Order: sequence, then structure tokens, then C-alpha cells
Amino acid sequence: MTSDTPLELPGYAHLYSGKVRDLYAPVGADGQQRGGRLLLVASDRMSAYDFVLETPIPDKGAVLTQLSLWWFEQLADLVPHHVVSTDVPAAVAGRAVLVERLDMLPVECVARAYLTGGGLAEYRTSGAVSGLPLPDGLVDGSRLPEPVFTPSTKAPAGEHDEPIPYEGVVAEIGTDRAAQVRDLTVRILQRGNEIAKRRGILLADTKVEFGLRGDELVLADEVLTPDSSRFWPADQWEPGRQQPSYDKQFVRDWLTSPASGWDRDSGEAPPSLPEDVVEQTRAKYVEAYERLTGQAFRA
Ligand code: PZK
Repeated sequence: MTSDTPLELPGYAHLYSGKVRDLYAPVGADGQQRGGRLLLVASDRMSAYDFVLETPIPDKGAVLTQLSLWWFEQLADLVPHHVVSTDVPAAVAGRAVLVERLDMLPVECVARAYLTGGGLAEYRTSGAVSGLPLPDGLVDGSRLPEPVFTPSTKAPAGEHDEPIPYEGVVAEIGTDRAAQVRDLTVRILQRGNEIAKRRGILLADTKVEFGLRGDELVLADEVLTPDSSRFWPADQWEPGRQQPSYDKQFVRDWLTSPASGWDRDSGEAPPSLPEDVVEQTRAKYVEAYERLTGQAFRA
């Protein structure tokens, strides 16, 4: 278990840390929170096999932050987003955004365009995902006839999100809001794939979060990054096996190789990563950013 002390940012109070990101609130000289804003900071930490690795991936936080900002713009005609400013403390420049504080909806909005992971497990058991019947004969990595909404609960820190039926979303937020987030989540993944596929990347699935600004639904958190979505190299897509991960494959291959000396089933934390694995992984994050946006990444 890694438990890094979060950064001390003058003018900000640390509120919460996820596995790889930290949340702060701007505070005045009196120590009171100000202005209905939050600072969302992406670290260079990376998770694999449910562990946060002790070795950071240089620039990962900045690459994912810049990618998410780019996607928010690509999606702006579908849904407004929470980003207010990228004018942030120098210590987190490039890897933090100031966002509007919203009333977050208590559901994780997941959409799947390809079948794998938890969706595949559910399909093998029941022939359906999130209660939606699917055709027979689908395998790991199959493209779904159309993207499906497979919501989950927001688990407390350290626990895994649990899939819930669509009716559970209706019970939490009401019929109209449920239909709205379902349709938007699916459209976000569809738009993402229209763009990404042309650039050699498949977005298998994604998780988005929404909040409310009064009555208005707003897209929050990060969007269509490798941490919130499964990125697959399109040219290696081959249904019927586990697909290689665009970003994590070098890490997984090394951790499960004899060279690492690590036994995944031991319960022990994974060892630190060799320099070449770190550099190859950093290069994949940068490559994803540059392919998708068509822009050079600058740290
Ligand atoms: C919010 N998180 C998750 C993100 C973390 C934790 N715009 C918003 N308004 C209110 N709350 C949130 C957001 C957003 N985004 C997001 N938790 C609360 C989260 C990043 C780092 F540690």
C-alpha cells in the first residue's frame, strides 16, 4: 500500500486523495473555502493489478490532464463541462485544473463499446450486461452491436464499484435524469470512438461522472483518459483473447515476467519498475495524446 503525503499547496486545503489523483479546495487567508471551486490534481502515479505502483511515470499526470481538457472541448456540443481554469499553482502546472464545484450524482456512469472485464463476466453468467440481453457467441474483446450503459455504484475508497441495474440509477436520480445520463454516457463513448478509431485507438469502455449546476447536468472529473477508459491499439484488436492495453502493457508484461520476481497471487506489493519500462510506458501515454489530439505534448 502506497500512502504518499499529498502536496502542500499554499492557498488550498487538501480534501481527498484517490489512487492517483488529489482533490483540493481553494481557501482564503481565513482558512475558509472559497468560491465554489475545486482543484483537481493528477499525479504521476500509476496503478496496475489493483496496486498503486511505487514508481511514478514522469509526465503521466500532465498528459492525462491535457488529454482530458482536449476531450472536454471535443464533447462541448454534447454536454457542458466543469473546467473553469488551468491557472493553477506552479507546483502542479499542467497537471491540475480548477473546476466548478457541483452536486455530484451518486452513480458511476459506464458505457461499453467492446466486451471485456466485468461486462464479459456478467455476459458469460447471464447472456446480458446490466440487464440488456446480448447476442450469443460474443467473446473477450467483441465489439458490441451498439454501446451499452452499464452503471455502477460509487464504492467507498479502497473498494470496487459494484454494477447496478438501470433501475437502480432511476431509483437514485429519477427517470428523466437517468435517461439523460445514460444517453449522454453512450454518446460520449460513441463520439470518442469516432475520433479515436481513425487515429488507431479503440476505446473499449469508459467511466464518466456528472454533477448538477442547479438543474443543469455538467460533465465532471476526467474524461476519456487511459485511467477512466480502456484504450486498445486498433491494429492489434483480435476478439477471442485479452486485448493488449495501450498504456499498461509494458508494465503488465514486466510485472508478470520472471525478471520482476513478483508473484501476482502473493498479495505482496509489486516491485519498483526498471527505467526502460518506465520510459516505454511514458512514451505510450505521450503517443496516445499526440495521436488523438494531433498536437505535440510539451511538459
Ligand atoms: C468530485 N471527485 C472524484 C477527483 C480525487 C477525487 N466538479 C466537482 N464538484 C464536486 N465534486 C467533485 C467534482 C469533480 N470532478 C470529484 N470527488 C468529488 C475525485 C479527483 C481527485 F481525489
